Amino acid sequence: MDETSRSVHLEIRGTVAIVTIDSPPVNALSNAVRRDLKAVLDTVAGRGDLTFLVLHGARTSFVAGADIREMDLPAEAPSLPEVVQALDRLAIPTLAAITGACLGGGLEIAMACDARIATADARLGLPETTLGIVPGAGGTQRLPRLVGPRMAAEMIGSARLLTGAEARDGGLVDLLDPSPLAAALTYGLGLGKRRVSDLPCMADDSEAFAETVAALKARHRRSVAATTAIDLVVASTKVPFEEAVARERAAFLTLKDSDTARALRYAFLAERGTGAGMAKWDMASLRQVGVVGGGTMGTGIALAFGLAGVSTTVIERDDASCAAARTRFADQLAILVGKGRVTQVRSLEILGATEVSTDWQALRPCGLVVEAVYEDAAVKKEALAGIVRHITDDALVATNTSYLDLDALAGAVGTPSRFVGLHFFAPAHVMKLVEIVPAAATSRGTIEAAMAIVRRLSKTPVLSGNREGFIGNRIFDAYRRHMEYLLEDGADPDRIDGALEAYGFAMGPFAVFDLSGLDIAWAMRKRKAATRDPRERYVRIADRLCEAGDFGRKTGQGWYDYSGTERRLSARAAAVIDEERAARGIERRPFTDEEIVARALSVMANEGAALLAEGVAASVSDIDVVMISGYGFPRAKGGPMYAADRTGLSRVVDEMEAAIRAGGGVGEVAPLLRKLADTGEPLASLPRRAPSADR
Ligand code: 3H9
Repeated sequence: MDETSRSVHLEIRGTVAIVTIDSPPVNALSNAVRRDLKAVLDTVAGRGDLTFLVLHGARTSFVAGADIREMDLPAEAPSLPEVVQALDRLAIPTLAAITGACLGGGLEIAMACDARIATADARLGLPETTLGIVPGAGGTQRLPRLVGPRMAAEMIGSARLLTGAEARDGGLVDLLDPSPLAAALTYGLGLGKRRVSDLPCMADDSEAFAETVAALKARHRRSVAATTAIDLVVASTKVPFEEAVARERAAFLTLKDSDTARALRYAFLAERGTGAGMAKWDMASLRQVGVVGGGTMGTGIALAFGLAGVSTTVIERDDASCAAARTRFADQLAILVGKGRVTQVRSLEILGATEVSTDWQALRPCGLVVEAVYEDAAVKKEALAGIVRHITDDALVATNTSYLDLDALAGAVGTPSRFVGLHFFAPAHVMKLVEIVPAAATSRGTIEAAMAIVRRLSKTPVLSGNREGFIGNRIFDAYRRHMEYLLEDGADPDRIDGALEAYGFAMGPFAVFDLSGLDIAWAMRKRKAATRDPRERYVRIADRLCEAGDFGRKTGQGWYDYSGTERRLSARAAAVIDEERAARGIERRPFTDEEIVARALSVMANEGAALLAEGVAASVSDIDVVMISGYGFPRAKGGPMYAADRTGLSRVVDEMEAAIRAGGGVGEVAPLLRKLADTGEPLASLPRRAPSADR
């Protein structure tokens, strides 16, 4: 018998029920899947002739969890707990056959089965806290019954995923097999009933457990979801199953509608939505990649490819530079091994697949060559011309640049349609963001290939028009200027950083300047000095620190003094700030945290609106993705454009007017922002458009 609904199929083979969840792309638990699965389970429950049930997912995933796209809509019956309950209560033994992603609600379903068989490389876990919620269908109660409360608290609190092999070692999976469905059909015959919900809760009064819980709660103190989830796991050691599950459900429902959870869902979908509407590009043709330039950026890019399983050839100019590049590459890889992010075996494979050479002929088999030499147009043109002399006609050519004009470089590439800018962020093997910048002649196929390649690196590609600063640095530059106005007007760097870090930024702007090196922005300011609007307010404090040789962390002192363990404003910065305030006759005034944050956010949203109007950014959500994944904007706040809609655009416009006054009247409220504020429409109402900016 074969009973087929749209998203869940029931096949009866003899006395075995085979249930297939089939809802592309990742079998998420949408309204339809829950409804169909519940109907199938009810059918199975109503039959007396079945001996066991196997549940598995079609294609590559088991189930990736609740459907994130539907979580903002009104809930429809049956809820996931009802489906899980129906599975849990079946009288016949049940088995989950797991391949690929078994996450969130997917794992909750698998744990409602009596046993689990998985492939060694399956991914299992409860990552709900990354979405600002706790598991909502028994996950916090079943997981500790299988792996023990300590491991469960760590897994759920830290949203740690396990491979199938790790899950077997921890007790979550019963058996590993490369073909779990076939194995389930073989072993299911001998399986008895073993409901996880009936297993006793494991009381744990040990000091080790208390310490784990305290450490986890301290580490995740900024995440209400994580601390709540940890408390729920603790409850599993003390409170009966039904009562604890009811607590979990109540916490889930409250958190699901919180501002944080909404913003995190938005960020999740925004990251996957960059490049919407683009055709898929066949990655099979990319077996080898070349990188010209083995400096920090070049080796970081080569490592990013190595981590993605792509062989790389790095070209350097002489043997000494090759040796330095090899050391740099190996050192960066060793750090990843030290942190447990890469195994020793894998690191040897990556080293084996990475060649560093002075021989440009080695670029011949490469499907893509990325130029990553010094950020200077003449030097880059020379490298690009060298690349095209040595590659095949169908290979792609990319330049890694953070501000150069792509059209000016495109001339060096014989066929500019295959040329594109890739703006990696340092360290390139760690940072998620890559801005993809086409020149005027770049073909759509090249852009689609670049998007696919960056995704293959597990990074987030965002398309940007070819305009100075692209998306991110353009916004960051406006942010820097306005934070310096606040500084000169009275808010010290540690006040500004503290306010923005309390809002959720990974680092405040002055700490970021110190980390990236004050000399970099200084060089840029000098380069732009001739074209700067003379009416623009110019804060000289950073220039004076640079003139004194204080470039930030790399010199031990910048805005802050790094000689101790604590971050302290440097004595020189404090003195220069006072002198500059006095020289300009500024009477220092206090700023509240709210004022500082409102100023920073309005400046970012205003610049973002200008980028949209100019056609540099394709969509509001792309801008948010850039700021979250490249500039430490708090993900839990959704990005500056998302935050502006929450604040209300009229207030953002008022704040921007104040910012412009502070800047000496130079600049404008982006007309697009003002128009939306006047009509009452949100930024989110703007449609996605292909970026079109020319210089
Ligand atoms: C939960 O389960 C709550 C429960 O405890 C309680 C309920 C009561 N929903 O990432 P990719 C889409 S919370 C909807 O590019 P990959 C994604 O948008 C959930 N859509 O591929 C994309 O669509 P498109 C807990 C989803 O191979 C496509 O699938 N679960 C979902 O790099 C491919 O995604 C999680 O947090 C979803 N849940 O990675 C898991 N997941 O092609 C979240 C994916 O149209 N998901 N999509 O752009 C992931 O971690 C990764 O997506 C996954 C695949 C590892 C599955």
